[in-house]
Amino acid sequence: MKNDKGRRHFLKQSLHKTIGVGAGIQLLQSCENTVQNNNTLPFILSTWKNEKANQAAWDSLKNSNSILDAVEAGARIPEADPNDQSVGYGGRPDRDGNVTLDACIMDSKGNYGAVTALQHIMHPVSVARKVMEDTPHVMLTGDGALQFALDSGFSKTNLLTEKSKQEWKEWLVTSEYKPKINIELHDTIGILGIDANADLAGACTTSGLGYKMPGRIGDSPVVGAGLFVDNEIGAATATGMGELVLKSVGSFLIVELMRQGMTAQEACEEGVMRIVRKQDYKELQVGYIAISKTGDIGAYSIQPGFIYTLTIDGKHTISEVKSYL
Ligand code: SD4
Repeated sequence: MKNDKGRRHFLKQSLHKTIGVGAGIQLLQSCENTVQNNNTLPFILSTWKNEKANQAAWDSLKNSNSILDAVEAGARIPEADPNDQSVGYGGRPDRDGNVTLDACIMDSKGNYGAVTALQHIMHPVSVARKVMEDTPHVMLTGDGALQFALDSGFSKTNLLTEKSKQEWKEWLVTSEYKPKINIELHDTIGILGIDANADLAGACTTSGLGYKMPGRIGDSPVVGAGLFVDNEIGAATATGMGELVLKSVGSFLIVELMRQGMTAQEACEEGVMRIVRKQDYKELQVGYIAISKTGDIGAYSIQPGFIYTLTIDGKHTISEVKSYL
């Protein structure tokens, strides 16, 4: 396989940084194992430490559901988790105290759906899928997205948990806006899947940057920025400072670089370098993960501390990613 050398190099690099935590998480034993595992389809790859999400995606796939169903099922896990303060229920609010959610989903046929600034709905990824499947549009925002969700049978929920509310009140004292790097190892989830036929799908869901300006939209729901899937080539997704990803159309860029012959790893590295060469990146984090049609994986970030979760055969491996700094 053309990409073999690059993949081995990457996996060697990532191997010594592999961290295993908790029961049921597989620790990588050897580089050769990793390379073989990497070729085994299907698999699920998500940003951050997301073994529960990956497990839900894996279970969905094993129940004969599509890879699209699988990534949606995975994304719904952090959306419903009040302890994940970057996604869905329990997410950090904007500076006015409103939790506003961004999400998107993309299938192997190139279909895409998204919601932005959606309030009061726990599962924006599922609303995004309905936008994709049940409307002539690809993106609904704010009140229109909420109306559509309610019309589609979703119910209203108060998404602001006591914990996030208290932290927001503390933030109000100074009201100083400063994005934090690698918040508690569970952040925006971007989840990519490849099934046994090498068909691809992806989803991305977030409450966006904590204490953002009302109306701010990040990269996560924007096609080509927070997520891109091209079933001929591969898929990529992003986490971190959305403005930097938007300005470089990061996920689309990575997939197009793979089309031009880069491995998934090389493409993720170049995606980060496009930011580093042009933007003031020193205090900011962006992390990318990508998979190719051939089952190659890549990941790279600006700052250390970014991790991903890879699930093969129902076993989860959490690896720290190589970074520019
Ligand atoms: C955003 N990219 O709204 C998201 C935030 C994020 O990890 O990914 N945090 O800019």
